[in-house]
Amino acid sequence: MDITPGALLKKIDSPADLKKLSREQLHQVCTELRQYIIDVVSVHGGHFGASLGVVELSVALHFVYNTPYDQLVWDVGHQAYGHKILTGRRDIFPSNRKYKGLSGFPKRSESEYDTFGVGHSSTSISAALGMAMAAKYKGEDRKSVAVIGDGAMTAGMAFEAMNHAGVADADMLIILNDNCMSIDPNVGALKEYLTDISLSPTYNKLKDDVWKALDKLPVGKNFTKSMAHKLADGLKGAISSSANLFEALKLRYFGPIDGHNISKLVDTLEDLKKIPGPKILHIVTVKGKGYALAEKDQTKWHAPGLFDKVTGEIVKKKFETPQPPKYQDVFGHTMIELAELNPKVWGVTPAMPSGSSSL
Ligand SMILES: Cc1ncc(C[n+]2csc(CCOP(=O)(O)OP(=O)(O)O)c2C)c(N)n1
Repeated sequence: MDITPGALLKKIDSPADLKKLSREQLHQVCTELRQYIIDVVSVHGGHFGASLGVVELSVALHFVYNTPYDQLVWDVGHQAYGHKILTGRRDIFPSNRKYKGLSGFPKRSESEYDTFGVGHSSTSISAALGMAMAAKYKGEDRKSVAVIGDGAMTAGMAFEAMNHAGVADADMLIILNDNCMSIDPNVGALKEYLTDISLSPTYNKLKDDVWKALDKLPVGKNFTKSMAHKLADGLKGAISSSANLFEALKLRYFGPIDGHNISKLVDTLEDLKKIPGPKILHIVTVKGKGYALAEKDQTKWHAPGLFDKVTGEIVKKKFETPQPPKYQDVFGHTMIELAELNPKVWGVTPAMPSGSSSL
């Protein structure tokens, strides 16, 4: 089946074409990109909700940054379909996850825009930090950006990388894509913390007011830049480090902002590009954004298989011969059976109980 991308998307063969568009046209590109992902995934399969949730972010990143010179790292990579489509792979996207087709994840041998091979979760900050440090030591002005979900952010490896980033003085941006979902609903203390800071209007308003006031400080003869920096650091410390986990790790924290507001995203990324050092932007998005059923049942629509995009009915694959059960079904169900027989049996899932058939 031939799937035709929208009129603007049809003309985007690389991020250079995206950069020729006006800010107003970016809204239309987002609509067309989202539709193209729905059209292709419904008939060819693949991950679904995660890429829909970062359509605006994918467009904004390639619009603002000079990719692939600036290096973009997607954590896990199941959310990188928009990135693939915008970086020269639009017409071969229907071959996604098929024999000799595109990989379902960023893959270095596939494109110079795929800076890091993934599938493994929680590696992006570490990889982007390595890239940022290499750029620093080589005297290159390239930027590096890691996009990590709130699920992937809960892993030890992400924290190891932040522990290093906070003192490395490397120019990198971490974008925390917070949709309150891992593959199943996200759990744990960090998830509760992110909800708290997202919902704390007093803290966020105070922080925004202070940053705005600092920008307006009259730097001149009697009030030098270094004095301004000292004052900024003092105020920043007073409002943040006790209240904000990331600031306590010496990452400058921005947000949370609406990750579906393309204009706000572009403005914010333009601003952050000018701020050196390690920093984190917290964006709030909806997994499955733009496809109502996927917004409603986010676990089911993480990777739903083929479906009728109008009715949302899942198309069951037809096989000529009976198929063996899936490995994860045999393993998960056996674990549950054993646990029912013996209370000493406990299972640990890779943060995805439904995907491990253990619910
Ligand atoms: C090391 C490792 N553990 C577990 C997984 C299973 N896994 C795949 S994606 C994911 C997290 C997804 O949540 P999030 O990072 O919030 O991204 P979203 O799907 O919401 O975009 C996990 C735990 C994995 N890919 N790698």
